[in-house]
Amino acid sequence: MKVAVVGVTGMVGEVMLKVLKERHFPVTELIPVASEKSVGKIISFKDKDYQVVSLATAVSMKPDIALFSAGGETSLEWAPKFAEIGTTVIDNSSAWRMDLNKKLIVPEINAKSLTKSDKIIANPNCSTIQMVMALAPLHKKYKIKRIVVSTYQSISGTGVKAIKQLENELAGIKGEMAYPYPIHKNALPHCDVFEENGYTKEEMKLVRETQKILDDKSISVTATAVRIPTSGGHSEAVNVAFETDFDLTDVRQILDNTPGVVVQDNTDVNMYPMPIYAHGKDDVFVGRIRRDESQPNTLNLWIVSDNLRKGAATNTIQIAEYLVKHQLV
Ligand code: 2RA
Repeated sequence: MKVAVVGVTGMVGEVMLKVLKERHFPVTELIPVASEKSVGKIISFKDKDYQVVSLATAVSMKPDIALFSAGGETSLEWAPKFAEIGTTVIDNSSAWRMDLNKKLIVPEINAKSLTKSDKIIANPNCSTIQMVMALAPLHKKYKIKRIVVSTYQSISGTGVKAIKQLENELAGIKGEMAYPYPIHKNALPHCDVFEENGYTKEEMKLVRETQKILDDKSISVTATAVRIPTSGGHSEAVNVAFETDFDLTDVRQILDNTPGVVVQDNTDVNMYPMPIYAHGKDDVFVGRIRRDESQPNTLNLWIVSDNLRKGAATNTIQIAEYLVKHQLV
């Protein structure tokens, strides 16, 4: 497979290279792609050196698959150009996620909907992926009515500038700010920009993408997304009301039997998921599983996952694996 990684010098791009190698994805030729300022840089992949090329050069090289993590503008302009020459694009930006003609895929949930004609496939937002990974099997059994989610998101989701701001704050250095406020010893209820309705884009992604992935617009979702100075992954407190009652043992068994989900839940020994331990892993970790005693048919969960892996790079590559396995590329 000739594979282009667009945004190869970014945080997600770097994790994509790592995961492609770890999972022995059948890359016969890598095409590392970045902005003009990085063209010519050398990228090592599986003990071979490759030169970073521009987007136009990458299109001319006709990759089989292009894994994008280069922002929405780049994706809107260039994904169609790759698709036109037959490349299958899997894009991490929000550009195509809500497009009615594009599929929004978490392989364990809805990869079966993919066909050869899907040339631009959207990878969901990290905080959506980890939530639907745990909720999809429960929705199938108990039908979700409403979700209330609060997220506690690693600053790695904001990008390098925020990580640098936190490092500077920890070192007592005044530097460039990714946020108008300190990150260290703080919690910022501000992930991405605010929309007209007072919610942030991050919060509305949790609403809109969840309904699309679970293919059920009747599911009500409300979200509060908070940025905290952790590394390793995003955490989410999820309160989910079902149409019917559930059995807690059954809920645990369903989650235990869901590929890609690991239940870590034993308060007798203080066992629960934490981002510092989820870092570098591809699973979605679920704990603090308990009935919401304030209203019927409602469950509380704590969900943690590495936002750069299952939340971005690994999910993207799992989509590519599905395409290769089912000869859709
Ligand atoms: C964030 N999910 O964490 C977004 C984009 N990575 O900021």
